[in-house]
Amino acid sequence: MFNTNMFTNDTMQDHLSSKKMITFDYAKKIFERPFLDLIADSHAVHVANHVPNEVQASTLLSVQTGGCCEDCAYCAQSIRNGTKAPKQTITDIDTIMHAAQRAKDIGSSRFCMGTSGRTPSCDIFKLMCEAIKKVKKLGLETCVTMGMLNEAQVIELKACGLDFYNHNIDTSPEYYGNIITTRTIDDRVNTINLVQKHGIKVCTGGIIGMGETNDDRIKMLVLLANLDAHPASISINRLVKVPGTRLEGVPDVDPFDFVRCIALARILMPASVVRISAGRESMSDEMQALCLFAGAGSIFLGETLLTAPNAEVSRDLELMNRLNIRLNGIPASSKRR
Ligand code: DTB
Repeated sequence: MFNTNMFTNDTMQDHLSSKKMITFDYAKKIFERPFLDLIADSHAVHVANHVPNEVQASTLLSVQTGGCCEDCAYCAQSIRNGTKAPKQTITDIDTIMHAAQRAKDIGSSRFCMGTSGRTPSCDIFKLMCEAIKKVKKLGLETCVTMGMLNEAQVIELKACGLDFYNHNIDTSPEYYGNIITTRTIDDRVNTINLVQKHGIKVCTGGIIGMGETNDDRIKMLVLLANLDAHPASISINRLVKVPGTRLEGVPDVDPFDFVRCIALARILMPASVVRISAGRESMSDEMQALCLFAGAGSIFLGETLLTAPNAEVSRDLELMNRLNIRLNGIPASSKRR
């Protein structure tokens, strides 16, 4: 039997200060607790470490889409998958700034820009640096995801004022090779370490529902909890089954197992902000409310993610309103649409 105090911040700080590693067995015991006890405790950890009834909203823009040589089994943008995502690149700063202004207007506090590919090209890197500086001047936080980076690139992004770098580990180390063969999970962790070393906050996480087991999901969260520092932002995606990929027909995740993942992330990394990312469009309002109760504190706001549709902005604002949840500190009802 676990007791709530065991998951409070103080205990977790002890873990951190003594650099005690979270073990798989410890995490699995938490994950497998009776569902209601688990979410009651994860909620307690959430309200002890975050402003209750408050959700952070970010908006995504795909600056470079498609044409990617990596072989990630889930992805619409890999040329190796039989998908229909168009290959297109935004090359002008005005289009990016227009999208950033729109993100601000709908109530987002962070603008996230993504580029497809293993690493950024010189052209795209230059454009993203300019975009980071300009988007910050609009008063928004910035996040970019551009694949693997070298140290010089990380230093340049830091100098531009980048707030967050997104780099997902996707799944457990054991399952990784079933999903991606063109890079290793260690490559991912190396870039994450580099980003953290230079004082850029990390946004990282993975995808639930790619045919992995609950043990894989637990192992992925344990890896994140054992990074040099807990990621500031944890992205938990539910697989969007993209037609043409080999994960198109994979069985659905048990919704309660998905909520358990949110709860475990919340308990293992109490100060991190957990985002319900892709896959929210097909979740019921009740499922989303359960995720928020279990400790999610962030969503993507806006009609599209990178290539996949997201929940409608009007639906999100209405949901937050019905739940009396403030988006970025502002009551949802007062936002412009
Ligand atoms: C993350 O974990 N989710 C975002 C972000 N990181 C970059 C991306 C979601 C993309 C969903 C699939 C698509 O739009 O193609």
